[in-house]
Amino acid sequence: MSPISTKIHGDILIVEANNPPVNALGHAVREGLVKAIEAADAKEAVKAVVIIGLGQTFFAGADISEFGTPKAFAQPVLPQVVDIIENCTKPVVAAVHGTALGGGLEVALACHYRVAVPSAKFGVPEVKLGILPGAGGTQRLPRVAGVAKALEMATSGNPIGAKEAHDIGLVDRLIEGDLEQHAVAFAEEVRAIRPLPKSSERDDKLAEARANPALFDDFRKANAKKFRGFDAPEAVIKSIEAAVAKPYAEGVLDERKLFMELMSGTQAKAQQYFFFAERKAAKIEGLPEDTRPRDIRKVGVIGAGTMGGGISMNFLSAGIPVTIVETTQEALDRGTGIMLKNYEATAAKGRMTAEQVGQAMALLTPTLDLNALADCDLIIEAVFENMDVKKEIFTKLDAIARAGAILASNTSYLSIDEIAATTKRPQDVLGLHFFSPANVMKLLEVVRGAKTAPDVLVTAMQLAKRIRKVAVVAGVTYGFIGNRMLMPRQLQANQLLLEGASPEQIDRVHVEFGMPMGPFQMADLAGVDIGWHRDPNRIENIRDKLAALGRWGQKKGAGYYDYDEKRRPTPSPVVAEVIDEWRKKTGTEQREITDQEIIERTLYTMVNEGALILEGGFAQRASDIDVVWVYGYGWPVYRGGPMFWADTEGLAKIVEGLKRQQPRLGPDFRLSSLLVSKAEAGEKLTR
Ligand code: 3H9
Repeated sequence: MSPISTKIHGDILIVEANNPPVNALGHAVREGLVKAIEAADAKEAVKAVVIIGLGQTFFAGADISEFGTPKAFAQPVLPQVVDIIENCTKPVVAAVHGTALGGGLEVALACHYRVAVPSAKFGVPEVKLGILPGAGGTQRLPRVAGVAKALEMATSGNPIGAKEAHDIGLVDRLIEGDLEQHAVAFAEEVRAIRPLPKSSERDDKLAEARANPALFDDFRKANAKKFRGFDAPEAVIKSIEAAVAKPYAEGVLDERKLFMELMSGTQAKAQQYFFFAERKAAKIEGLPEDTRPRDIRKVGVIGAGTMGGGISMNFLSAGIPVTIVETTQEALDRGTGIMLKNYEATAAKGRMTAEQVGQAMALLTPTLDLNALADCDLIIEAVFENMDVKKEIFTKLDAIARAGAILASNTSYLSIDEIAATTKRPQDVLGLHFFSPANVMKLLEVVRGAKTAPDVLVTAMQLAKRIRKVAVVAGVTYGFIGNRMLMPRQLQANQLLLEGASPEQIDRVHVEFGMPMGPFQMADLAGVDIGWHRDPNRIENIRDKLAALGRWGQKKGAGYYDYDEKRRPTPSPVVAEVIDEWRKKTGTEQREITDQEIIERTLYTMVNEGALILEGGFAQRASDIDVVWVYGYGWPVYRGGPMFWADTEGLAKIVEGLKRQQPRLGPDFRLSSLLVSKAEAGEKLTR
């Protein structure tokens, strides 16, 4: 059965799309739309057309799962569909609810009119998939919404609400009440108006940009940092430039060419892979189908430090009350004070109202009494990394928490099984590893203990969605997925310093690769003193020495780099001396280190660690590892993640590089047999 059906209401033809879950514009939908429009053209009795989506939404875009398959190119392709709609001889009205995204917005733009419910959203998120709106979107959107708005929407991929869409003329009428009924009434109103308003023929909103050709370069400059490394934003800008500089018929040809170039590139493949990876991560293999989540109405957080405060804010922002516990009034006041400050900073940026700040903070109950957690449905421990302290807390919690409450630790390394064993309810215990700053970072590692109950896991995954996190399930292994993979990278980076590389070289290689910062910049930001034993007489490595010298990173104006008052780094002669001293002490011979060696020793070893994690069953799938690295550590999404990147490089090349470097990788290095066997079989980690 076709996902497109039609019905007639008076002399208005209603075209309904029914392709759950999001009415993606797959081949059958495109074919159905063309047939419906052709029928409307042919039937004398039809005076106007309304296109509407059934279910959750209007069209959420092209069908991404068709990309890379022959179906994506099966006629009619979307550029043909939108032209057929715009050239219909009867007025066509798009009736939008849910989201009109990508190809969905392109269909709406090809319609002669657009009406929408106030909750509808409009966007062109193609850039997030490494491509651009390829069905006339870069040509019609600037003509309808204006060039500046089109640039912003198409390079960010972020949607706008119906009210804004109405204000800028993208939506002709906002509809309160029944969408179909009002859309039909609207169609009745406009049925006789000629000539039909066609987006592609409009010129008025291009005039301003035509008078100011510097607009595009200014936009490039203003966003250079944001777009660094990505191919798609520049192609979007070029395509919109063509809309301004050329007639529509030529502009669409430029758009098509740029679209095809992007589509055949590695970045598009990586970003489209990542779209599905992110959604797959939410799925837990092997749980009983009828597993139901537990109800979470109230959350307890132990520790009001940086992590505890950030964690609490997630729940408060989602309207979930939090009881936060500290050991001293001073620490409690400091912690809640920082939370309020963070909220106020968000409000100052216009992302929250003062009223919302008040509402969030009103849901917070600060206390010094652990017993106040007795009525919480979920309790998260966020104190410092010390197993004995954690065990003591969990023993107490076991006595205080109500039956059925979920007990979680925010540990970044320690064994959840060992923590769970101190309670009489290990089935209710799991790890919830948030990343700092916890109110900002999207990643949540959900650590599954040997005895964690299925409904506890399902609750955690559902809760993650409620607080807008992307959750990935990890097994119990030191450092879980993310931090475990960070260890070989750090080890090799430190060793490379001794062998002749500088912090600047290593960081540069990582930044050029696309990481937000390199390992030493990260150490300076987080604090060189983190994890330090604080004994100035015990110097076991370069980091100990820097910590002993008080070079604790950015906060002290000195770490692996020197910092000026604006926190701009410069290479430090002191650090160079410390490195040199350490070289001599360890008898390490200095040599020229190539950038490629840095990649092989710091990134290939991470890939190997990821493969070991998979081999050990500590991650469900390779793509989960990629989700951890993109959302937890800023791995460039245009490279998909470390596992996808390894597949792109070729596993044989990775294994060959690791084998070559093996003599330098230290005594603990172990080559993953999974990696080797996949390389030998010509297979991929991500399949
Ligand atoms: C495009 O349009 C190109 C054109 O310019 C040019 C062409 C020539 N296709 O996210 P959810 C699946 S590019 C296929 O969990 P939500 C998704 O995988 C496209 N499948 O729901 C998931 O499947 P499963 C531009 C899709 O309510 C299920 O639907 N458009 C597509 O949190 C539910 O998704 C976009 O980039 C799709 N287009 O959010 C929009 N979209 O259940 C991408 C979703 O098996 N989509 N699925 O895991 C979204 O942003 C969100 O899905 C949306 C709903 C906001 C719509």
